[in-house]
Amino acid sequence: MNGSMLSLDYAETADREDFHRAVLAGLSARPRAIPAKFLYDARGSALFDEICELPEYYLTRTETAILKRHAAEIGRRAGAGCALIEFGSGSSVKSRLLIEALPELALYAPIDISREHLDVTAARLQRDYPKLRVLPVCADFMGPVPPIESSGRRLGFFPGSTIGNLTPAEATAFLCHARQLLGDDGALVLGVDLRKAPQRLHDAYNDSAGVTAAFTLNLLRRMNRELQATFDLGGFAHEAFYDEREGRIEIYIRSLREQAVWVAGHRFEFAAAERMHTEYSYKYDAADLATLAASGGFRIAETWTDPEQLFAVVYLEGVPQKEAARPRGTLGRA
Ligand code: AVI
Repeated sequence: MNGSMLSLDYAETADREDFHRAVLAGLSARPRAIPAKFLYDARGSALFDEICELPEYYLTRTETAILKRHAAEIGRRAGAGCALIEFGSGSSVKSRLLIEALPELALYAPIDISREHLDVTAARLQRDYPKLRVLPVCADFMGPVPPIESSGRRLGFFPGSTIGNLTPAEATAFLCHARQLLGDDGALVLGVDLRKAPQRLHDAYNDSAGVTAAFTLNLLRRMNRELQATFDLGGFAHEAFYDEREGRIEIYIRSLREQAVWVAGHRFEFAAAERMHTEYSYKYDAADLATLAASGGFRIAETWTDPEQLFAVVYLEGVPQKEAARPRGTLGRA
């Protein structure tokens, strides 16, 4: 880490306690479920980076191609001297495209829950862009984020269709929170996976190399390591399928036999074929997107897609509060 780089931390201790609490609550609930954010420990983050390179996982390369094609336009829309705030930055590969396209960028603040990942990426970025002010923020972007000091307009960046891992209510809550953080004149560049042929989606979450399965099952390893759990990794399997009616991929860890497991001193019984939910990955169409944007106080200023219409990058602008509050159909000045 660059000695002069400041960082803001809201997650380091909270994360472990949070994990403990969430796992015990999730294993006691019916149906069983563990929040997807806990998939991203150091190994989980590295496995996710591997997923992004898989031939079946079209999302990353498609979004990157869209961003490459339209980065200059994003830079023009955002204007000079803005601050770029990335939600859930991961390895920040895509943010480089914006960093290079945004004129006189005042600040880059990546927000990520994984301390290790954040430090490595922030240090690399600082090395590659020595004049840029980089402010890594270790926090869960769905919760309170420490105050970020910056001048100029704020441009949020939420790539990768991570919004798809949120339920519709959570996605709305995220957008409202982002709208507040970005301010009245703020904008948000959002990457969203689109609805498409079910087989294509199925393959993207059931890759032939088994990396997605390793990513899902890593949650068991994490519980074994951090919560003194006794999961037998061979006794559980990854399960992912597309629910067309709901427009979402659903991911579970399935018990392959009847078995009992200890977690942090508590005993949990699993029936044969019992499932533990780990992730949703919602897929959107144009109508869903417009509704979603409006629910968070934004409007869609621009949508860019690839030629196959697999993925969309949308440029959202905050709707002025007065306008958002004005009853529908009211004309004239507020
Ligand atoms: C991070 N997120 C957008 C990925 C997705 O496609 O929903 C997570 C993922 N899970 C399994 N494969 C990818």
